[in-house]
Amino acid sequence: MGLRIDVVTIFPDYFGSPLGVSLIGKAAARDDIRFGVHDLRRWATDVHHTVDDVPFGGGPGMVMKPDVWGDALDEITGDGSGARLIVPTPSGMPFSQDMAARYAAERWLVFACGRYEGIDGRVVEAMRARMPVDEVSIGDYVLAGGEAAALVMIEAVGRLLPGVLGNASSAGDDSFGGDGNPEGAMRGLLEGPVYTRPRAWRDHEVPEVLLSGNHAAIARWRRDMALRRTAAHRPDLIPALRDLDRRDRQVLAEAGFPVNGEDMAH
Ligand code: JAH
Repeated sequence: MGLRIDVVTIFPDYFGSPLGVSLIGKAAARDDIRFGVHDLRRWATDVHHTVDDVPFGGGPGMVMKPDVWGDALDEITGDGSGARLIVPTPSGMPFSQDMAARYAAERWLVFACGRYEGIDGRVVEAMRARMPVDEVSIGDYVLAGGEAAALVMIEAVGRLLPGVLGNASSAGDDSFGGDGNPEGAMRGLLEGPVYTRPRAWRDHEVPEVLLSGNHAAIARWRRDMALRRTAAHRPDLIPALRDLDRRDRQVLAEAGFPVNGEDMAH
């Protein structure tokens, strides 16, 4: 039952606390997710448990040995059937909310966390013959290894599993509002600010409209704020927005993004 996640790493201790706390830990306690964390060095064959070697062709750093990785993934996945192998790497395809939703619908994910300059390229090549393999990047920066990226993806996937959230509906409408809520009014937009009590704090008041009880006005205000924040923080998302109304276009124009006629639905 639920999603099986295996992680292969030379730092298995890195995963202890993150996978044990919060919603991921609760999901694991309820068998919504099951984890296996494996020390790659278990499959090293020499006395020093070596997992890396010098790069063919020269250059800086070390490369992870294919034989060690091959034996580890063979033993963990068996014939590979049913598993999807995910390799965090800065040269992978960008991770997204859509991918998190697709991974949440899988039965078995195996994360191969590299270190040094990465894993010998033949490992991905060989594994692709037996199972789907995704090389995935969580952003344009270089980490010291794939572990932190794997944790990011596990958390994004974990919160989408049925029964993981206390309030199962709150996954639907937050920032990166595409997720699980494809018909939502905020699709493609970043979420604006949120507020709670007290009404006044350090001379800052909660926006009046949120106290009005006028639900249409509140929804319109939230959309205005989402449009402004998207224009300011993610201007690259603006051209993909669809079905903009007159007010949307006015808000975007005020934010410095006049939207051209083809995108005008009204
Ligand atoms: C660094 C193996 N997209 C973030 C990301 C993911 C993985 C790595 N770096 C950045 C990485 C060294 C070795 C993976």
